[in-house]
Amino acid sequence: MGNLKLILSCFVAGMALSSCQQPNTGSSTKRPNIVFIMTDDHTIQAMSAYGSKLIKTPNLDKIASEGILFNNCFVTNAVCGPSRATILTGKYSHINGLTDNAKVFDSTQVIYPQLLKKAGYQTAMIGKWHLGSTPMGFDYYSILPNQGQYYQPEFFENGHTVKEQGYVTDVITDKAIGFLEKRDHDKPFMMIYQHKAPHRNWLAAPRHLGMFDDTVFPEPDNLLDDFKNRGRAAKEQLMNISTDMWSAWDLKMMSTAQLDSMAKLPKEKKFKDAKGDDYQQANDPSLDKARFFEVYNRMTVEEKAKWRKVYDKRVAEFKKLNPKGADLVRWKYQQYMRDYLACVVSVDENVGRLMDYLKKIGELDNTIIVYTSDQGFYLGEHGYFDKRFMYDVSFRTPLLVRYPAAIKAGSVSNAFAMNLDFAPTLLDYAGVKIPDDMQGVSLRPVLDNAGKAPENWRKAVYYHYYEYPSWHMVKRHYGIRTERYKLIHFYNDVDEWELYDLHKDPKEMNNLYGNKAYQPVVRELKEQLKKLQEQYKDTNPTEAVTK
Ligand code: SGN
Ligand code: CA
Repeated sequence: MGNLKLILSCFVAGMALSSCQQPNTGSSTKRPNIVFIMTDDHTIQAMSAYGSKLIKTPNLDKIASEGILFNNCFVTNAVCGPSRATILTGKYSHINGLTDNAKVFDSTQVIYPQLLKKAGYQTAMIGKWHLGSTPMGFDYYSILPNQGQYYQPEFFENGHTVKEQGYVTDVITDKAIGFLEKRDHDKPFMMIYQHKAPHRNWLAAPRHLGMFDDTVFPEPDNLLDDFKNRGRAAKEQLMNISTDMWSAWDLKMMSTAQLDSMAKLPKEKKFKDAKGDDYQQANDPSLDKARFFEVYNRMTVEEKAKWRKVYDKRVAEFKKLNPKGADLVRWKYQQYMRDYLACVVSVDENVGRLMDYLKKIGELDNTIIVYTSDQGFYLGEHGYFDKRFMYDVSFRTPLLVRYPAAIKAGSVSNAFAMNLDFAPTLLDYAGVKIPDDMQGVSLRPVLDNAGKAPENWRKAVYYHYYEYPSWHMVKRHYGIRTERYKLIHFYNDVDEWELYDLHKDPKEMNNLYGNKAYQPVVRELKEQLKKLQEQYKDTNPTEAVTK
């Protein structure tokens, strides 16, 4: 309790961080524990705390109502590995080197869990890691190899491969609780708890299969976007529900008869061309059935029986309706939502289970709980699935924080926050010095002040996406977003700018770049953009990062 009092006295007196720091050794005073929860591709449109029209997420909402919700948290680069590397290092992709998912994280770099470990925390990393490297700086790790599997998942656990029974979201939670049960009670803990769900290809827990079959979900009003007034990048991507969703892999349209006949094929025939995470697959739907069979076949006999009951109905419905054109897009959207949202339900349930456990052991209120995702995700907006674009739907990520010792329950913040800030924030609360080369800032002044940003808080955010050519073929781009405007430059095999007036056009349907009336705005934004690029040392943004 002593340390908590110390932290609180620092808030009250508004003293500088340096005077509140803890000794950098395993001190016996009690510091806050940290549980950092991150899901994969969970977007605010699927969280009731953010006003979702699609689903209720009562356990996540509780984190918000007992803590704070950020309306404007953005990522530096909206794809998995890069987002994770930014969070761990507090640095942009061009500095930490992990610009895209194909790269391997340089694990000689300093990451914030290491600093917490040095300062006496017991540290754990459980679930999706997706950085290609072996985790460093953790007393315990149990990670999914690469993207991981939904059913009967394998883990790489402190140097050994283990295969578990069950559904991935449940298993990750069991491991998290297992770590807490066995923890060293003399040390504060910092646990990273990261889910695979609700990542593509959206496979639900057996108990949730079919749970939304009688639900008709509201459609986003730009589901049938024709991309008028947008540039080539928005048009030429490969993430359209209409054309880029695969029949078996994404929509689970494989009948019992087809699955049975695939089961009889020799192994080489089934799996010959299915090459893990290789992006070339994105453009090769001939792999569709083989890839789908691979994940289906991980289910137990009982799970398969449950599966077939649900999805045979879907195949039959499709045959009966035989939808075409816009009706087909709408039909696919409904199936997509049924599967994606059932994965979200598993996350909500399991986060609730972990919170209940923390309460049971008396650690809930002395633990900083962060809930976020590696980026936002399209649930049919612009007709898309996936992420990557600097458009708000994927650029924005959920951020909830619960820590009653400092955060007023039910706070809502409109301050600009970034995933770049997570490491400095957590180090700050733990009383550990924030390395000078971290590019984010501590969110503590906002968190401690019920969400209100201080006067000198950032007024603009900077973004840079690199992964092209790759899955979904979203062109390289960087840009700036202020409260009112967004300016994006697409480069590499294209040289196009886009400007959006977010007050008039929050859904980003009308590119105003080139509109005479907005020339002064463009000039001003370009100047601000240049300043941000200098600040973050990204002054040659169109040059390939070689590190
Ligand atoms: C997989 C998915 C893609 C997805 C990437 C990156 N294809 O390759 O749809 O964009 O992961 O996602 S799949 O056919 O294998 O499902 S990320 O979250 O890891 O960045
Ligand atoms: Ca992701």
